[in-house]
Amino acid sequence: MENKRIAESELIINSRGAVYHLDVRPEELAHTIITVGDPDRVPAVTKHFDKIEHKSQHREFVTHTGYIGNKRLSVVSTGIGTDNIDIVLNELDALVNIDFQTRLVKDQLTSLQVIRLGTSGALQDSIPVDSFVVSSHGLGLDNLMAYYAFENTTEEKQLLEAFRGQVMLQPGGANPCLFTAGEDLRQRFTDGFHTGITVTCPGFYAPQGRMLRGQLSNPNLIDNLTGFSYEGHRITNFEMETSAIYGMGRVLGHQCLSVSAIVANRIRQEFSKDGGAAVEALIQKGLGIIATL
Ligand code: R1P
Ligand code: URA
Repeated sequence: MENKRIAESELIINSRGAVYHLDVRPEELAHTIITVGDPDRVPAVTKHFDKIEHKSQHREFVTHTGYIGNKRLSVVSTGIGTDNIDIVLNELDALVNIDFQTRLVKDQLTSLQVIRLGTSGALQDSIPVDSFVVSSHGLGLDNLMAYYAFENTTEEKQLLEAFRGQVMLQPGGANPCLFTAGEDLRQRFTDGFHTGITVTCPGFYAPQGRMLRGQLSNPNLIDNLTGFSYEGHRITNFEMETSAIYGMGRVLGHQCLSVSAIVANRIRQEFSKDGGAAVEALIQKGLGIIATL
């Protein structure tokens, strides 16, 4: 593809020389990045750092960059949902792979490590609240990835075909997409983690089978997802970002992993007595691994 200068309307750089939504400059970003949904979770992660060299905030996007020992890390909050992941992953990629002076894609591309430390609801009785899940795959029921061209692997195509055959989605609903975790990262997160397919939803209530008032268009969603099985793969949990992180990682060439603290169990109908403690435990366990990547 021709390396054309990217116009001011497409890659927006502010007066500080920083990318539009994140308000981060290229030199302010590490190449190993932890994403969290909640902006308040950024300082909850970086309080464990030995040194913080950069802090910025614009809208819901808080960024801290610093060190644990010699390992340079950035922590970025994404807010909620796959629409925000579209913004965050494109801007993180631009910060390393586009020259902000010439507005040209660099000759040498950088592959980032992106690790989500989030919260989630379990879809299996055997995955209790306060436990941790690593997403082997992200299965999107939103429509973000329909806007991008990408290739699925043979295994991903088989899993998607099995999903379409077993899980009845509401008429006019999403065209599901599925992407695999970064294998090198996943292999580092094994001891003390459940592993399975994570379903990413375009909402917290009806899109995750929750109804406070009103009626669900698809009352069988949870049962269908819990019962899904294909060659040893099962669906472990629901949340709102993973498939988009994995999908954008595929499109842009980054290594991605999503790890969740289970705060709700939808089968047992339980919620964590102390979700904050579960997230803190995930942060400590996650940082122990991430600092050695
Ligand atoms: C919903 O409460 C939010 O929590 C989960 C979902 O993915 C969604 O963003 O993750 P975070 O706790 O990381 O935000
Ligand atoms: N986040 C979600 O998206 N769903 C849950 O049930 C819990 C956390």
